Amino acid sequence: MKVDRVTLRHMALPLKHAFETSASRDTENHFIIVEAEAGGVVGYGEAVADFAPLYSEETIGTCWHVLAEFLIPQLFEKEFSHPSEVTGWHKPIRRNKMAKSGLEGALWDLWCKANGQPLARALGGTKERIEVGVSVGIDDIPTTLHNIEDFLAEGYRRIKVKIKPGHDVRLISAIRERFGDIPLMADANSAYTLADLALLKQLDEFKLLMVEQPLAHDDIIDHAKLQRELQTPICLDESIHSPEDARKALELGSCRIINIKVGRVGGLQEAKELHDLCQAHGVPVWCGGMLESGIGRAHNIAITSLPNFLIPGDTSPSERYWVEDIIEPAVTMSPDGTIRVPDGPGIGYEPVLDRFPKYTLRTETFRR
Ligand code: OSB
Ligand code: MG
Repeated sequence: MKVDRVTLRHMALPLKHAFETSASRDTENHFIIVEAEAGGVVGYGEAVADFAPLYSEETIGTCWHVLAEFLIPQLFEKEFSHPSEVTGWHKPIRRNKMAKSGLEGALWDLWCKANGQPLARALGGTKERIEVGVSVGIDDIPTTLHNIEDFLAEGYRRIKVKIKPGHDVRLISAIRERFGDIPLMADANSAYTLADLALLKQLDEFKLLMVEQPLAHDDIIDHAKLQRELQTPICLDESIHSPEDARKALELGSCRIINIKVGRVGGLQEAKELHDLCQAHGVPVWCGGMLESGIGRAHNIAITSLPNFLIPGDTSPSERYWVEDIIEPAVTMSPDGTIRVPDGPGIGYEPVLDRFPKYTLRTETFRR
């Protein structure tokens, strides 16, 4: 395939409810939609960087720069017979994983549509439905308990709460007291250090499924020290950018579970390789989220259909985030807490182009 045209759109969708972590607070979500066309067929991807470099160093601005100046010009010199080849082109360009992933995702969708294949199947997915969890942002304890009650009633199969110093043991204890033995985990987004060891050890009492990224965003050494001291499994998010990172973390014993975000690891091909590596080591994975629009969400659903995604992920339905999503149909969850993997070609959802303009802040089209 030869891509003739790429259009980038910087979009911002207002969130129904503000989302707060130990690192940031968002009332709208920014992302770049990548549209790639070849021979009249169009595919879509999403670069999941935030507006500010608070989760990772990538931003809307860095993604736009790297796509416009490097990744798209490179694409216009290439042809591919399968989207798994794209990772190889991207290798010489260092990091910038979310920019790469946005483009690579669009090429997978494009290729799948041209070949009449559902993305999930093209990736080797085996599930017909995926299990859904929810990531609950930071709020006061009574509000958080109230929200969890609603989420459990809606059918979510796993609750994740965000923690930070001063908002941890009391919160978890209150949740256990109120809701008993529900599948519960906590995500610290790097808010602690080894100096907090005694406090982190107190979490063991609550039998969490895992604690996600307690220590620095770029660390695997201290996490290994911490994991030796904790009964609770550590799950890494921010620290893992590639299958190689995962291999090293597993060798060191830095975690027992890995959160795979397609954007953080550079695309679907690397996400699949990371999945396969973890499967070979008997390490379960789950799919993380970046508050994606329906387009990125559809990619997440497809990758989650692979068999070693053994734990409910953060891919909640559209209505958890948006008054109006930019795809049709919206992503919906059944009362049993699952989402059906679509079986139409490509990502299996249609972008609603006439909703795009009101959420678009900047557009640029590139041609071969
Ligand atoms: O750490 O997993 C995270 C959202 C933005 C940035 C980082 C994270 C998150 C979430 C929300 O936890 C996941 C989602 O619902 O998309
Ligand atoms: Mg996380």
